[in-house]
Amino acid sequence: MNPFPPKYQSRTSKAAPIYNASGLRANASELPLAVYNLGMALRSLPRSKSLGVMITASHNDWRDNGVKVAVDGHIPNALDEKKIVSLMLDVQDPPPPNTHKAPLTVGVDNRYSSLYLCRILCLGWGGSTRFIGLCSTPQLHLFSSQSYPNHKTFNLSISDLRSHWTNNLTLAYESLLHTPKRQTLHVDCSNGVASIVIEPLVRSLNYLTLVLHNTGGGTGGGKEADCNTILNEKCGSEYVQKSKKPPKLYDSSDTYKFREDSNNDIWCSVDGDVDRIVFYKVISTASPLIDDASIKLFDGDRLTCLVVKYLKRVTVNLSLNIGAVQTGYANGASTRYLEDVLKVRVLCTKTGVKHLHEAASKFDVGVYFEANGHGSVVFSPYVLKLLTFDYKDERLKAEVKILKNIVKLCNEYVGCAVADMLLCLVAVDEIGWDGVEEFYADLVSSTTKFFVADKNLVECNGDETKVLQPKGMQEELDEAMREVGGGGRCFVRKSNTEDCVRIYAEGEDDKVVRLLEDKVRVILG
Ligand code: 16G
Ligand code: ZN
Repeated sequence: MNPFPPKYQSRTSKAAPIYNASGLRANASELPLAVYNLGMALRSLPRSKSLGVMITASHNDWRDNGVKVAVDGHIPNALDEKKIVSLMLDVQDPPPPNTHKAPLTVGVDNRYSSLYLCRILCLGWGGSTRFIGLCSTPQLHLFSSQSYPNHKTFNLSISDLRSHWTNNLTLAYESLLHTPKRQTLHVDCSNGVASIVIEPLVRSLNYLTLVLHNTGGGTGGGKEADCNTILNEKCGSEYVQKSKKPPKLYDSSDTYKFREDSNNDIWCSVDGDVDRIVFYKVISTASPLIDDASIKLFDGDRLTCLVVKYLKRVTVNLSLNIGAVQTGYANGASTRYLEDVLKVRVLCTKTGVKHLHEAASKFDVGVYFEANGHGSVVFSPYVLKLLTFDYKDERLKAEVKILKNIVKLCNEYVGCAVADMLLCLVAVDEIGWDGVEEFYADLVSSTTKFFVADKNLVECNGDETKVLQPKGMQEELDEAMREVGGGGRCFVRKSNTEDCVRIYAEGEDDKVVRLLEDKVRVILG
């Protein structure tokens, strides 16, 4: 059965970029009008809200760009998102005046098109702005939440805001260290803003040596011909997680070699706007070729297990309801480990940080990571209240102290790769990365693209693990899973960031996965 009727397959017109759960994202050249309209749409959001925008396309190609909006620091809720979309599509003429008292907080990544699009967005907004400059998406969320004229940090200069952020993370991290001992972490900055964001921490952290690589963040990150450091190309968390290869090293002064002598070094890679992180260990290779080097990846699934295990350990006496949130992309072995070994509840949501973050707030302490490294820890108001009490019991007192520092470390609005980096280093301290490796053996999995004329023909259920439309397709997928056996699991969903449908297949070995993927391709037509 071909679920895509020919009349749809012949459609060629490309829709205008539209705002969705992942923000606005497209090739930069297609964006000016949409960005202008988005700026105007923000005028009509309630004046009581504190608004921010980040110009970035995250892990995407350097030629792309986009906008992520923050409302009171948060990713817009469904209602605000709907409003933004409808206002963008139905622009009022003349536009409504901008009557907001609070300025729009604006941040940019280092793409060549970012400043240009930022100007256009501000024209559309037509009100006062507070320009942060180069920053990460999580920083923008945090700083924009503090932009009410009556907020205690409102009068801080941008540089004070940044040092406040650095000091806060440093203090929280160092208070959490069980036995302060010096360690080294290599950080692949993906030639994005990470090098600028992390640089102050390199100086302020006393027990952690951060060695930054791919630091082309200040120089354009992929500015056509004259730039030799390319944002997100063969580097960064997306590349490392998907290819399971170490990043290409661009800096001419970078002498690091993925060789035998680098065996067991611990690395992490973040993405272009520093809201994703994956860790990995370099595996010995005698070859001088980077393409022959391999890594042991600690992806978002393993980081969820690591953080849940740590949180359970440090809050034994507080006995909190700790839970985890994953998407369909989570390796089945990690879900089993969380449920069967760590004994926590696991919720599955749609792809997109916003959905995981919302679900995580259903627990006292909710830990979420997408396999690709977006993640954070969310604390309920109940837990935050618990932390304000004075405890007589020494054990409770000690646990509350730890938890307070974890809360201080985590970005409450959107997962921050830098906060996650520090939290994971604290969490791993007792068991070591070898311990994390032993949690479980990954099932084999593959995520591939399937190009169709209209990806919107595929409609899924709430957590995107089952197809509802076209009718009959899910039955065929179920049948394929039964046929291949070997723990075969698959699902298809439309991508929010690319013009394609994504296929996920998982199973106990390569053969099962390849077979299953082939069957899915046949079903998709
Ligand atoms: C965006 C999402 C990310 C998701 C990815 C999936 C945010 C901030 N980012 O990057 O969470 O994993 O899209 O892309 O929500 P896809 O829809 O193209 O598969
Ligand atoms: Zn990102």
